[in-house]
Amino acid sequence: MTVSSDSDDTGANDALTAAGQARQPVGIAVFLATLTAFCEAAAESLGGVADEAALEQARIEFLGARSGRLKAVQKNLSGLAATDRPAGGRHFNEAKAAVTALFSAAQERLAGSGGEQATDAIDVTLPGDPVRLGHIHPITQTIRRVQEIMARLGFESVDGPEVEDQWHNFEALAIPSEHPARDPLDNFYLAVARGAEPLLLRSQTSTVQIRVMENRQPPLRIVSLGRVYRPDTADATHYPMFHQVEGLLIEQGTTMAHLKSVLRQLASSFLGGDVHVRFRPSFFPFTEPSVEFDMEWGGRWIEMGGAGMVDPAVLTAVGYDPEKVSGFAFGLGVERIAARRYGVADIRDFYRNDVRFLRQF
Ligand code: FA5
Repeated sequence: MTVSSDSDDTGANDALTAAGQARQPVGIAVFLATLTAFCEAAAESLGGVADEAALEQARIEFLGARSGRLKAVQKNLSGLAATDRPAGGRHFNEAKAAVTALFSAAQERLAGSGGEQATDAIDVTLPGDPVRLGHIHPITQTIRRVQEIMARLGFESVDGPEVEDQWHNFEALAIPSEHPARDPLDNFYLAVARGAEPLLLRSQTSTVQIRVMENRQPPLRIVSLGRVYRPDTADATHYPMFHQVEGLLIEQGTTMAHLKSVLRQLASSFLGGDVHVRFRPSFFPFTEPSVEFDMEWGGRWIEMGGAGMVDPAVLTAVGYDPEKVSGFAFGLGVERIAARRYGVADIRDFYRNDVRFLRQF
């Protein structure tokens, strides 16, 4: 940007001769005071401009050829007494040169900061900024690995909704309304309802067993991995939002031996090496008999999840004939098996979003 529009300004002495007779007389003191005020205002304004638009605004205000303040001061020259005009003209030219210099300095200052960026942007010889590549979160990696292993065993991956109704989260799983598992303190009920019944964030992926069986006929082999929610206090092994793997197999002649075999293959493939599985008697309303299963790996037993033969009441609820079909189901915590595999002592680390931790996987 330049002040080209002002570069052909009429010189002070020219202005005197051109407009002298038409003007009211102005005292030299008043003229010089006006000139000083003009210079101070211009210095303040040009010193503070932060961008090209503000600089142009200041140029028009102070140096503009048509109605800039310099032009207005110049017009006063012609009102000076003839004896004062040479001095007035000299001061005027000095002021004009000073403000023009201030303008050039501001122009250079702005061009300097923008210029560097422009150079950076087009210097193709400079090495580029390295792009930090992210990767898949360890929990998602675990989910995909489990899906892969189960697919090899013939289990199809299916999904279910995270906002559930009472039927799929409880009733169809033989958890009646008086059951403590339905306590509002143990679930995230939502402040919305379908009909009269409150909905909730599902507390287990066993809901997906029901949704699949309601819509399909045996034989079935499905696995579902997804988020579940419980108002558990977060600690090294608990989190209020976590993931479960749900497995369901409905086929004629299924036994607990098949269940143990599938769990052992899953554990061996996921953890690597020889993994032992043991069952401990337990209770779940939707399996009979029910077990907790532990896995032994690296000399330690760890509790992995719950399992059992699908309860006849559940088969009836979804419209199957329990005399004709049977099957097993199991559920385990994804964070727990991921922690085991990767040697993570505290499952909260998976959700702290600390890239120094996540980068390791
Ligand atoms: C169940 O949720 C049953 N639905 C499992 C099941 C499926 C049984 C099919 C029978 C047939 P349980 O509440 O024990 O069971 O939870 C299963 C696993 O989820 C636990 O063993 C544990 O690994 C994990 N888990 C439970 N609560 C949390 C939590 N707050 N944070 C992280 N993992 C958890």
